[in-house]
Amino acid sequence: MIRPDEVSGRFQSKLHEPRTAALLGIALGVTLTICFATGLLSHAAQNPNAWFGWPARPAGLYRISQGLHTLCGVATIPILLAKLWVVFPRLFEWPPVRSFAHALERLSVLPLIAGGLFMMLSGVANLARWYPWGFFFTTAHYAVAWITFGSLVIHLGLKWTIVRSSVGQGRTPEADPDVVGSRRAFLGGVIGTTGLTLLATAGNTVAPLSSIAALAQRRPGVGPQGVPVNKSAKGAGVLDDISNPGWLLSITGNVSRPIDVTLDELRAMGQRTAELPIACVEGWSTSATWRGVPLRDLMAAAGAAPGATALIESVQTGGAYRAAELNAEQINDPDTLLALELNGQPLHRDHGYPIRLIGPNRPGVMQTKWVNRLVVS
Ligand SMILES: Nc1nc2c(c(=O)[nH]1)N[C@H]1C(S)=C(S)[C@@H](COP(=O)(O)O)O[C@H]1N2
Ligand SMILES: [Mo]
Repeated sequence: MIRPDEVSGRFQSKLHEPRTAALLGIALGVTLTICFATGLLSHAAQNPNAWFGWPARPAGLYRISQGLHTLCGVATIPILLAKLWVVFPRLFEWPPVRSFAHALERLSVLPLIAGGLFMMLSGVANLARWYPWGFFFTTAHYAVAWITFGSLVIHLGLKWTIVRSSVGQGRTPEADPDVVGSRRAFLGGVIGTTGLTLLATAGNTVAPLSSIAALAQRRPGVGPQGVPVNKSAKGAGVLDDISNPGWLLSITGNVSRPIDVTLDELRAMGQRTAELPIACVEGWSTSATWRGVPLRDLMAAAGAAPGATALIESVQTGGAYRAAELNAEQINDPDTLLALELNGQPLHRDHGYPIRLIGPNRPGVMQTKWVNRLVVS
Protein backbone atom coordinates (compact mmCIF):
# COMPACT_ATOMS: atom_id res chain seq x y z
CA MET A 1 0.00 0.00 0.00
CA ILE A 2 1.21 3.50 -0.77
CA ARG A 3 1.65 5.46 2.40
CA PRO A 4 0.40 9.03 2.25
CA ASP A 5 3.62 10.46 3.66
CA GLU A 6 5.48 8.88 0.75
CA VAL A 7 3.18 10.70 -1.67
CA SER A 8 3.62 14.08 -0.14
CA GLY A 9 6.06 15.25 2.47
CA ARG A 10 3.46 17.76 3.63
CA PHE A 11 1.63 15.27 5.78
CA GLN A 12 4.07 14.78 8.64
CA SER A 13 1.74 13.59 11.38
CA LYS A 14 1.85 9.91 12.23
CA LEU A 15 -1.84 10.06 12.94
CA HIS A 16 -2.74 9.82 9.25
CA GLU A 17 -2.87 6.05 9.75
CA PRO A 18 -5.47 3.27 9.55
CA ARG A 19 -6.08 2.60 13.24
CA THR A 20 -6.90 6.20 14.11
CA ALA A 21 -9.11 6.38 11.00
CA ALA A 22 -10.80 3.09 11.91
CA LEU A 23 -11.54 4.09 15.52
CA LEU A 24 -13.04 7.42 14.42
CA GLY A 25 -14.93 5.54 11.71
CA ILE A 26 -16.49 3.24 14.31
CA ALA A 27 -17.56 6.23 16.42
CA LEU A 28 -19.10 7.86 13.32
CA GLY A 29 -20.83 4.60 12.43
CA VAL A 30 -22.51 4.64 15.86
CA THR A 31 -23.55 8.33 15.93
CA LEU A 32 -24.73 8.35 12.30
CA THR A 33 -26.74 5.16 12.78
CA ILE A 34 -28.50 6.68 15.80
CA CYS A 35 -29.10 9.90 13.83
CA PHE A 36 -30.51 7.93 10.90
CA ALA A 37 -32.79 5.70 13.00
CA THR A 38 -34.18 8.54 15.12
CA GLY A 39 -34.52 10.66 11.96
CA LEU A 40 -36.70 7.95 10.40
CA LEU A 41 -38.80 7.89 13.58
CA SER A 42 -39.24 11.65 13.42
CA HIS A 43 -40.22 11.37 9.77
CA ALA A 44 -42.81 8.70 10.59
CA ALA A 45 -44.19 10.80 13.46
CA GLN A 46 -44.67 13.78 11.15
CA ASN A 47 -46.22 11.77 8.33
CA PRO A 48 -49.13 9.84 9.84
CA ASN A 49 -49.68 8.02 6.55
CA ALA A 50 -46.14 6.65 6.49
CA TRP A 51 -45.35 2.95 6.74
CA PHE A 52 -46.56 2.59 10.31
CA GLY A 53 -49.03 4.44 12.51
CA TRP A 54 -47.15 6.60 15.01
CA PRO A 55 -48.33 5.57 18.52
CA ALA A 56 -49.62 7.96 21.19
CA ARG A 57 -47.62 6.20 23.92
CA PRO A 58 -45.20 6.32 25.64
CA ALA A 59 -45.93 10.03 26.00
CA GLY A 60 -42.26 11.07 26.20
CA LEU A 61 -40.88 8.82 23.43
CA TYR A 62 -40.57 11.55 20.80
CA ARG A 63 -38.90 13.81 23.33
CA ILE A 64 -36.18 11.21 23.93
CA SER A 65 -35.73 10.12 20.32
CA GLN A 66 -35.52 13.67 18.99
CA GLY A 67 -33.23 14.72 21.84
CA LEU A 68 -30.95 11.82 20.87
CA HIS A 69 -31.18 12.80 17.21
CA THR A 70 -29.97 16.34 17.71
CA LEU A 71 -27.39 15.45 20.38
CA CYS A 72 -25.87 12.67 18.24
CA GLY A 73 -25.88 15.07 15.30
CA VAL A 74 -23.98 17.65 17.34
CA ALA A 75 -21.57 14.98 18.66
CA THR A 76 -20.85 13.95 15.07
CA ILE A 77 -19.34 17.35 14.22
CA PRO A 78 -15.99 17.07 16.06
CA ILE A 79 -15.68 13.36 15.22
CA LEU A 80 -16.33 13.95 11.52
CA LEU A 81 -13.86 16.84 11.38
CA ALA A 82 -11.21 14.70 13.10
CA LYS A 83 -11.85 11.83 10.72
CA LEU A 84 -11.60 14.09 7.66
CA TRP A 85 -8.33 15.47 8.96
CA VAL A 86 -6.92 11.97 9.50
CA VAL A 87 -7.85 10.66 6.04
CA PHE A 88 -7.26 13.92 4.14
CA PRO A 89 -3.84 12.87 2.67
CA ARG A 90 -5.52 9.91 0.97
CA LEU A 91 -7.09 12.34 -1.48
CA PHE A 92 -3.59 12.63 -2.97
CA GLU A 93 -3.04 8.89 -3.19
CA TRP A 94 -1.23 7.76 -6.33
CA PRO A 95 -2.24 6.08 -8.60
CA PRO A 96 -5.77 7.42 -8.01
CA VAL A 97 -7.38 4.15 -9.09
CA ARG A 98 -5.81 0.71 -8.71
CA SER A 99 -8.71 -1.62 -9.50
CA PHE A 100 -12.45 -1.67 -10.01
CA ALA A 101 -13.05 -2.35 -6.30
CA HIS A 102 -10.70 0.48 -5.40
CA ALA A 103 -12.50 2.86 -7.79
CA LEU A 104 -15.82 1.90 -6.21
CA GLU A 105 -14.40 2.45 -2.74
CA ARG A 106 -13.06 5.89 -3.64
CA LEU A 107 -16.32 6.88 -5.36
CA SER A 108 -18.39 5.80 -2.34
CA VAL A 109 -16.43 8.25 -0.23
CA LEU A 110 -17.66 11.27 -2.23
CA PRO A 111 -21.37 11.10 -1.33
CA LEU A 112 -20.38 10.11 2.19
CA ILE A 113 -18.25 13.22 2.78
CA ALA A 114 -20.52 15.59 0.87
CA GLY A 115 -23.64 14.10 2.47
CA GLY A 116 -22.12 14.06 5.96
CA LEU A 117 -21.07 17.71 5.70
CA PHE A 118 -24.49 18.68 4.32
CA MET A 119 -26.34 16.85 7.13
CA MET A 120 -24.14 18.48 9.73
CA LEU A 121 -24.39 22.02 8.35
CA SER A 122 -28.10 21.91 7.50
CA GLY A 123 -28.88 20.34 10.89
CA VAL A 124 -26.97 22.99 12.83
CA ALA A 125 -28.48 25.80 10.75
CA ASN A 126 -31.92 24.38 11.53
CA LEU A 127 -31.13 24.29 15.26
CA ALA A 128 -30.26 27.97 14.92
CA ARG A 129 -33.43 28.51 12.84
CA TRP A 130 -31.30 30.04 10.13
CA TYR A 131 -32.39 29.20 6.58
CA PRO A 132 -29.98 30.84 4.14
CA TRP A 133 -31.03 28.46 1.33
CA GLY A 134 -33.96 28.12 -1.07
CA PHE A 135 -35.02 24.54 -0.29
CA PHE A 136 -37.33 23.23 2.43
CA PHE A 137 -35.05 22.00 5.23
CA THR A 138 -37.03 18.89 6.23
CA THR A 139 -37.30 17.42 2.72
CA ALA A 140 -33.65 18.04 1.85
CA HIS A 141 -32.33 16.79 5.22
CA TYR A 142 -34.44 13.62 4.84
CA ALA A 143 -33.41 12.90 1.23
CA VAL A 144 -29.70 13.49 1.81
CA ALA A 145 -29.89 11.26 4.93
CA TRP A 146 -30.64 8.26 2.70
CA ILE A 147 -27.72 9.07 0.40
CA THR A 148 -25.34 9.59 3.32
CA PHE A 149 -26.40 6.52 5.25
CA GLY A 150 -26.41 4.39 2.07
CA SER A 151 -22.84 5.39 1.28
CA LEU A 152 -21.87 4.83 4.93
CA VAL A 153 -23.10 1.24 4.70
CA ILE A 154 -21.19 0.69 1.43
CA HIS A 155 -18.08 2.33 2.85
CA LEU A 156 -18.16 0.25 6.03
CA GLY A 157 -18.71 -2.91 3.98
CA LEU A 158 -15.68 -2.14 1.80
CA LYS A 159 -13.52 -1.17 4.77
CA TRP A 160 -14.60 -3.87 7.15
CA THR A 161 -11.47 -6.02 6.82
CA ILE A 162 -9.20 -2.99 7.31
CA VAL A 163 -11.24 -1.88 10.32
CA ARG A 164 -11.03 -5.34 11.87
CA SER A 165 -7.33 -5.82 11.32
CA SER A 166 -6.31 -2.29 12.34
CA VAL A 167 -8.46 -2.31 15.46
CA GLY A 168 -6.90 -5.63 16.53
CA GLN A 169 -3.38 -4.51 15.58
CA GLY A 170 -3.17 -1.67 18.12
CA ARG A 171 -2.60 -4.12 20.95
CA THR A 172 0.22 -6.05 19.30
CA PRO A 173 3.79 -5.56 20.64
CA GLU A 174 5.15 -4.21 17.32
CA ALA A 175 2.92 -1.12 17.53
CA ASP A 176 5.07 2.05 17.43
CA PRO A 177 4.90 3.61 20.95
CA ASP A 178 5.15 7.10 19.43
CA VAL A 179 2.06 6.56 17.32
CA VAL A 180 0.20 4.93 20.21
CA GLY A 181 0.95 7.89 22.48
CA SER A 182 -0.04 10.59 20.02
CA ARG A 183 -3.12 8.64 19.00
CA ARG A 184 -4.25 8.46 22.64
CA ALA A 185 -3.74 12.20 23.06
CA PHE A 186 -5.51 12.99 19.79
CA LEU A 187 -8.50 10.72 20.42
CA GLY A 188 -8.66 12.03 24.00
CA GLY A 189 -8.91 15.54 22.56
CA VAL A 190 -11.69 14.48 20.19
CA ILE A 191 -13.60 12.81 23.05
CA GLY A 192 -13.13 15.89 25.24
CA THR A 193 -14.32 18.26 22.50
CA THR A 194 -17.32 16.05 21.80
CA GLY A 195 -18.16 15.92 25.51
CA LEU A 196 -17.95 19.70 25.87
CA THR A 197 -20.11 20.22 22.78
CA LEU A 198 -22.70 17.84 24.22
CA LEU A 199 -22.63 19.56 27.62
CA ALA A 200 -23.12 22.93 25.94
CA THR A 201 -26.19 21.64 24.07
CA ALA A 202 -27.91 18.99 26.21
CA GLY A 203 -29.40 21.61 28.53
CA ASN A 204 -32.01 22.46 25.90
CA THR A 205 -33.79 19.27 26.91
CA VAL A 206 -32.14 18.10 30.18
CA ALA A 207 -33.35 20.73 32.64
CA PRO A 208 -30.56 20.37 35.28
CA LEU A 209 -27.95 21.16 32.58
CA SER A 210 -29.75 24.23 31.24
CA SER A 211 -27.64 26.75 33.15
CA ILE A 212 -24.42 25.61 31.41
CA ALA A 213 -26.01 25.10 28.00
CA ALA A 214 -24.11 27.87 26.19
CA LEU A 215 -25.10 26.53 22.77
CA ALA A 216 -28.72 25.63 23.55
CA GLN A 217 -31.25 27.57 21.49
CA ARG A 218 -34.07 27.20 24.09
CA ARG A 219 -33.99 26.39 27.80
CA PRO A 220 -36.60 24.38 29.69
CA GLY A 221 -38.50 26.70 32.04
CA VAL A 222 -37.51 29.91 30.22
CA GLY A 223 -40.40 31.63 28.43
CA PRO A 224 -43.95 32.81 29.12
CA GLN A 225 -45.62 30.54 31.72
CA GLY A 226 -42.30 28.73 32.11
CA VAL A 227 -42.32 27.25 28.60
CA PRO A 228 -40.13 28.35 25.64
CA VAL A 229 -41.90 29.66 22.54
CA ASN A 230 -41.24 28.58 19.02
CA LYS A 231 -43.41 30.87 16.89
CA SER A 232 -44.98 33.87 18.66
CA ALA A 233 -48.54 35.09 18.03
CA LYS A 234 -47.09 38.23 16.48
CA GLY A 235 -44.72 36.23 14.27
CA ALA A 236 -47.61 34.06 13.10
CA GLY A 237 -49.69 37.18 12.30
CA VAL A 238 -52.64 36.12 14.49
CA LEU A 239 -52.77 38.97 17.05
CA ASP A 240 -56.00 40.45 15.63
CA ASP A 241 -57.72 37.08 15.28
CA ILE A 242 -57.04 35.92 18.82
CA SER A 243 -58.34 39.12 20.40
CA ASN A 244 -61.81 38.39 18.96
CA PRO A 245 -64.10 37.46 21.92
CA GLY A 246 -66.39 35.62 19.48
CA TRP A 247 -63.76 32.89 18.80
CA LEU A 248 -65.36 29.70 17.43
CA LEU A 249 -64.04 26.19 17.04
CA SER A 250 -65.73 24.54 14.05
CA ILE A 251 -65.88 20.78 13.83
CA THR A 252 -66.68 19.80 10.25
CA GLY A 253 -66.00 17.15 7.64
CA ASN A 254 -67.14 13.58 8.06
CA VAL A 255 -69.41 14.11 11.09
CA SER A 256 -73.17 13.69 11.53
CA ARG A 257 -73.61 17.04 13.41
CA PRO A 258 -71.13 19.71 12.30
CA ILE A 259 -70.84 22.15 15.23
CA ASP A 260 -69.35 25.54 16.11
CA VAL A 261 -68.25 25.62 19.75
CA THR A 262 -67.74 28.89 21.67
CA LEU A 263 -65.03 29.38 24.28
CA ASP A 264 -67.65 29.46 27.06
CA GLU A 265 -69.07 26.17 25.85
CA LEU A 266 -65.58 24.68 25.81
CA ARG A 267 -64.92 25.90 29.37
CA ALA A 268 -68.22 24.34 30.49
CA MET A 269 -67.26 20.89 29.17
CA GLY A 270 -65.48 18.26 31.27
CA GLN A 271 -61.82 19.33 31.64
CA ARG A 272 -58.83 17.08 32.01
CA THR A 273 -55.30 17.82 33.23
CA ALA A 274 -52.25 16.21 31.63
CA GLU A 275 -48.51 16.51 32.22
CA LEU A 276 -47.04 16.45 28.71
CA PRO A 277 -43.84 17.67 27.05
CA ILE A 278 -43.46 20.05 24.14
CA ALA A 279 -40.70 18.37 22.16
CA CYS A 280 -39.53 20.47 19.25
CA VAL A 281 -37.94 18.77 16.24
CA GLU A 282 -35.03 21.13 16.87
CA GLY A 283 -34.23 19.13 19.99
CA TRP A 284 -35.34 21.43 22.82
CA SER A 285 -38.10 20.15 25.03
CA THR A 286 -39.81 20.91 28.28
CA SER A 287 -42.54 19.34 30.35
CA ALA A 288 -45.66 21.27 31.37
CA THR A 289 -49.12 20.90 32.88
CA TRP A 290 -51.94 21.35 30.41
CA ARG A 291 -55.68 21.55 31.03
CA GLY A 292 -58.47 21.38 28.49
CA VAL A 293 -61.12 19.29 26.77
CA PRO A 294 -60.22 15.81 25.47
CA LEU A 295 -60.37 15.93 21.69
CA ARG A 296 -62.31 12.66 21.57
CA ASP A 297 -65.17 14.22 23.60
CA LEU A 298 -65.49 17.01 21.02
CA MET A 299 -65.36 14.54 18.15
CA ALA A 300 -68.09 12.49 19.83
CA ALA A 301 -70.22 15.61 20.36
CA ALA A 302 -70.07 16.26 16.61
CA GLY A 303 -70.93 12.63 15.85
CA ALA A 304 -67.60 11.50 14.38
CA ALA A 305 -67.37 7.76 13.72
CA PRO A 306 -65.13 5.70 16.00
CA GLY A 307 -61.77 5.24 14.28
CA ALA A 308 -62.03 8.58 12.46
CA THR A 309 -58.91 10.65 11.78
CA ALA A 310 -58.73 14.44 11.71
CA LEU A 311 -56.88 17.50 10.51
CA ILE A 312 -56.50 20.23 13.10
CA GLU A 313 -56.14 23.78 11.77
CA SER A 314 -54.95 27.10 13.10
CA VAL A 315 -56.36 30.55 12.40
CA GLN A 316 -52.86 31.30 11.08
CA THR A 317 -53.12 31.64 7.30
CA GLY A 318 -49.62 30.71 6.17
CA GLY A 319 -46.72 28.72 7.56
CA ALA A 320 -45.80 25.06 7.28
CA TYR A 321 -47.14 24.29 10.75
CA ARG A 322 -50.61 25.86 10.63
CA ALA A 323 -52.28 22.42 10.50
CA ALA A 324 -51.53 18.88 11.62
CA GLU A 325 -53.00 15.42 11.26
CA LEU A 326 -54.10 13.09 14.04
CA ASN A 327 -54.54 9.33 13.64
CA ALA A 328 -57.28 7.37 15.42
CA GLU A 329 -55.03 6.20 18.26
CA GLN A 330 -53.92 9.75 19.00
CA ILE A 331 -57.53 11.01 18.95
CA ASN A 332 -58.67 8.25 21.30
CA ASP A 333 -55.93 8.94 23.83
CA PRO A 334 -57.60 10.68 26.80
CA ASP A 335 -54.62 13.05 27.15
CA THR A 336 -54.94 14.45 23.61
CA LEU A 337 -56.44 17.80 24.57
CA LEU A 338 -57.64 21.03 23.15
CA ALA A 339 -55.90 22.94 25.90
CA LEU A 340 -57.18 26.20 27.37
CA GLU A 341 -54.66 26.39 30.23
CA LEU A 342 -50.93 25.97 30.69
CA ASN A 343 -49.27 25.59 34.11
CA GLY A 344 -52.44 26.76 35.88
CA GLN A 345 -53.18 29.89 33.79
CA PRO A 346 -55.16 30.60 30.63
CA LEU A 347 -52.80 29.99 27.70
CA HIS A 348 -50.42 32.85 26.98
CA ARG A 349 -51.03 34.19 23.47
CA ASP A 350 -47.63 32.88 22.34
CA HIS A 351 -48.59 29.39 23.52
CA GLY A 352 -51.74 29.35 21.41
CA TYR A 353 -54.43 31.41 23.17
CA PRO A 354 -57.32 30.78 23.19
CA ILE A 355 -57.00 27.08 22.27
CA ARG A 356 -54.18 24.81 21.21
CA LEU A 357 -53.70 21.14 20.61
CA ILE A 358 -51.47 19.17 22.97
CA GLY A 359 -51.09 15.40 22.78
CA PRO A 360 -48.77 12.68 24.05
CA ASN A 361 -45.77 11.64 21.92
CA ARG A 362 -46.29 14.28 19.23
CA PRO A 363 -43.50 16.29 17.58
CA GLY A 364 -43.69 19.98 18.58
CA VAL A 365 -44.52 20.98 15.00
CA MET A 366 -47.76 19.03 15.33
CA GLN A 367 -48.90 20.65 18.60
CA THR A 368 -50.95 23.23 16.69
CA LYS A 369 -51.56 26.62 18.33
CA TRP A 370 -54.49 29.09 17.85
CA VAL A 371 -56.84 26.28 16.79
CA ASN A 372 -60.15 27.22 15.15
CA ARG A 373 -61.09 24.24 12.96
CA LEU A 374 -61.15 20.48 13.14
CA VAL A 375 -61.82 18.64 9.88
CA VAL A 376 -62.82 15.01 10.49
CA SER A 377 -62.24 12.34 7.87
N1 LIG B 1 -50.25 27.45 14.35
C1 LIG B 1 -49.00 27.07 14.67
N2 LIG B 1 -48.80 26.18 15.65
C2 LIG B 1 -47.55 25.78 16.00
C3 LIG B 1 -46.41 26.31 15.34
C4 LIG B 1 -46.64 27.25 14.30
O1 LIG B 1 -45.70 27.78 13.67
N3 LIG B 1 -47.94 27.62 14.01
N4 LIG B 1 -45.14 25.90 15.70
C5 LIG B 1 -45.06 24.57 16.32
C6 LIG B 1 -43.73 24.25 16.85
S1 LIG B 1 -42.48 24.08 15.72
C7 LIG B 1 -43.51 23.97 18.18
S2 LIG B 1 -42.03 23.39 18.73
C8 LIG B 1 -44.58 24.19 19.17
C9 LIG B 1 -44.04 25.00 20.32
O2 LIG B 1 -45.05 25.36 21.18
P1 LIG B 1 -44.81 26.58 22.16
O3 LIG B 1 -44.38 27.74 21.31
O4 LIG B 1 -46.09 26.79 22.88
O5 LIG B 1 -43.72 26.13 23.09
O6 LIG B 1 -45.69 24.85 18.61
C10 LIG B 1 -46.12 24.32 17.38
N5 LIG B 1 -47.38 24.89 16.99
MO1 LIG C 1 -40.78 23.05 16.75
